[in-house]
Amino acid sequence: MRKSPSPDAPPLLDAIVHSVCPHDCADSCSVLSHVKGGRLVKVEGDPSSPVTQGYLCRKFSRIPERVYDENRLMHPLRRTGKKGSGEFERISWDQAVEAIAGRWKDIITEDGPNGGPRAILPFAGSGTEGLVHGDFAGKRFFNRMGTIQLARTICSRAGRTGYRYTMGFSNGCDPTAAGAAKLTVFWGVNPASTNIHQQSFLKESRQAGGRLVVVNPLRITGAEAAEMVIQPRPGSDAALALGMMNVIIEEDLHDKEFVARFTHGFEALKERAKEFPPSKVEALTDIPAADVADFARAYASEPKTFIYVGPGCQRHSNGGMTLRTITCLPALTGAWRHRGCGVYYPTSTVFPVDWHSLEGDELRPNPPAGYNMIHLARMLSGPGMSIKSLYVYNGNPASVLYDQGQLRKGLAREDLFCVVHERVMTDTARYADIVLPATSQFEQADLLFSYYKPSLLLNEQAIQPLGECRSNLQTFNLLAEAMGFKDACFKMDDWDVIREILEIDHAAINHITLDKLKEDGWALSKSKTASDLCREGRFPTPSGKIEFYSETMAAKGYDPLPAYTLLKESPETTPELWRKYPLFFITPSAHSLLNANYGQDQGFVESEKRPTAVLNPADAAERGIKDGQLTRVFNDRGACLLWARVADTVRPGVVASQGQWWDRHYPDGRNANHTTPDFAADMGGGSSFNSNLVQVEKAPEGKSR
Ligand SMILES: Nc1nc2c(c(=O)[nH]1)N[C@H]1C(S)=C(S)[C@@H](COP(=O)(O)OP(=O)(O)OC[C@H]3O[C@@H](n4cnc5c(=O)[nH]c(N)nc54)[C@H](O)[C@@H]3O)O[C@H]1N2
Ligand SMILES: Nc1nc2c(c(=O)[nH]1)N[C@H]1C(S)=C(S)[C@@H](COP(=O)(O)OP(=O)(O)OC[C@H]3O[C@@H](n4cnc5c(=O)[nH]c(N)nc54)[C@H](O)[C@@H]3O)O[C@H]1N2
Ligand code: SF4
Ligand SMILES: [Mo]
Repeated sequence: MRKSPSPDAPPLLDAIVHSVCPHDCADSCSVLSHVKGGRLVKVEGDPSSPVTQGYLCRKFSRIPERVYDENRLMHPLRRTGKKGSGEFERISWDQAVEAIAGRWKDIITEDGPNGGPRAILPFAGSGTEGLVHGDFAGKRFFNRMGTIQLARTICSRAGRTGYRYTMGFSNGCDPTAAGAAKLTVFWGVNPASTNIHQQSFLKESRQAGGRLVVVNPLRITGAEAAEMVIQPRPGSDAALALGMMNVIIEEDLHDKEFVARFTHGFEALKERAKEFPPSKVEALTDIPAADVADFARAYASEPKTFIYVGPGCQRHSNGGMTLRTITCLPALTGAWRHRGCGVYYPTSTVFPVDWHSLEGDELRPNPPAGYNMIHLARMLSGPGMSIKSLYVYNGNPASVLYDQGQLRKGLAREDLFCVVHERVMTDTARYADIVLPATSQFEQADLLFSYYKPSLLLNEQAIQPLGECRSNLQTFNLLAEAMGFKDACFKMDDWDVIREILEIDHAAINHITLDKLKEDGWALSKSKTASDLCREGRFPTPSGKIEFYSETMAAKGYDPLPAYTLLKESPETTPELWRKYPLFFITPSAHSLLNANYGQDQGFVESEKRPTAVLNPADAAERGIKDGQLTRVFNDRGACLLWARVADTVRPGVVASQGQWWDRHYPDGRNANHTTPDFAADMGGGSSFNSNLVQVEKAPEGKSR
């Protein structure tokens, strides 16, 4: 591998450098990027990485084409047409920065030093998982400005909060050691699409005789090999888990020694589990009572079990309690004591840093205040709101957020000064007053932390920025200068920030040096898992044990025991709504797309074909809908048109549309998020995309393209 003489030196014209896939995908692949004549020509998975094992998924392996995609934004733009029309003129960076800083200074003059900054709203999604360009660059800048802070909740926050109530931390299980499991449960997760390297650990387990159970209303790829496929009613997973606990305890299948040594509140749990005999669970989940009991027995007959719960499973109004409850299962059987066993749930908070100090909380000129990103629509156009400017980077809210009807009204406000920093002209960028061109991962250096196999990964700059593209850090530094901020942190470049992060004093990462990262590209952290804590004899909960009963939850007004809470929209909670909208609409990930990234990429869109609604044959027949027909999926929040795919892969009563697409891919330009609800989940302010009742009908004539 040819190396640059120093990290700060410009990239070499011919080299192979360490990169890291920036996507919000558990694998965080280590990549070898081949550069020839200053051009990125090929990427390959790093064979030395224990996760990547030399291969990348198809979403990323074609990345060189996308880096040089003719649709990449190459210079700043200023809006000339109506908001949303996508009509712009080219301007220089100087003009763009002057326009942005000028408007922001005016807002601060108009509304004062406290209210002014709070009329300016940042929005960032998970465009890059880099610590430099994803996390710190923007947060420092907006803290210095004194804007409202963004709480990034959309993806996995509810489940993480619930998991923590049981375990005290969220890094319980090493999924890359799950090859040792004798029973794997893919519980509301779709690894063949969303975390492909897990498949190799599943293979390892199966080659040694391990079994697989899939729990998902949708039959995922790979389910055909499973010993059991359980298709519960959406949002009823906690009832299923409690039914399993009922059988495990009634039949005396629990590990008494583990329960006595490592858990708190077993007697109370026993009483709770009595409330969930399999016959009752059948009524709540639609899973036959015998299957609930069989699943429980299979699970408890084996100490080495690995449950993988995906973030998709907890995007429900009861998602926090669902994870809180599922994480209790391995504490009954003692699975937590075995490496690679217990529950894995992707969680981005295992990186051991003092986020507040790195994010520059101390730079604030005013007291902190926060907003939940899922409520962007309310912030922009809700009653009593006074947001005057929106700055979007690393995100595409016009595709991925719910309550699109309301959000689009906010984005279309002529008096909202909107800036979008992007690689391509997304649906959100079309609403901007100023669009700034962003670099790709290959045009910047960064340090990433994997929330799958806890490790630090180095992304070296492979090529020079294309056109006039600038990274998030460069852009915030420019804006800081224009705003008159003199703080030293706004003079830092990528490598300064990387070095600052590596200086963090923490046992998990103290052994990792920049030299080591430059040599190998990645280095494992020493984060502890539940099996380590079993050896040490203490969990980071108030009782020091895994908590079946949680005083902390009781103090916060939650049920202190694992519980099944009804969804906000369901036949029981909203019977009238249910009569009008008797189908659960879930919107999980698509195989070839990565959230709404690459909506401009024809090849990708073609491989996914078009946005569909998968309907069970019984539900389709009831509505006279045939495979391939255009359907209208609707509720009181809004509607979208989707092509029907009639298949028994989805259970009756559920409609599934995979992937977040761009407006242009829908026949009437409206995406599925026009129907999704904007209420927060029960914990952590998480999202509830999948707690969504709808009706489906044949689309009115003349609607198809
Ligand atoms: N190919 C691809 N990979 C991705 C992404 C992508 O868009 N495409 N997105 C990335 C991101 S940001 C994330 S957060 C992860 C998400 O990773 P996953 O969690 O694997 O993704 P999803 O497909 O959203 O949801 C997983 C499954 O949950 C199921 N599900 C929905 N509701 C319920 C329920 O109530 N109970 C049960 N048991 N199952 C339910 C869905 O049918 C779906 O199969 O993937 C990452 N990787
Ligand atoms: N209905 C429904 N909606 C969902 C979900 C669902 O399951 N159902 N899943 C949700 C989930 S899990 C997530 S995580 C969110 C994802 O929400 P987002 O993160 O907002 O969505 P992405 O499509 O990943 O958009 C990221 C954007 O960042 C840009 N980008 C990439 N790198 C950079 C960079 O270095 N600088 C700048 N300035 N921009 C960059 C990309 O071009 C891309 O357009 O979507 C959510 N939306
Ligand atoms: S999207 Fe995920 S699996 Fe694919 S290359 Fe990136 S990190 Fe690896
Ligand atoms: Mo996500």
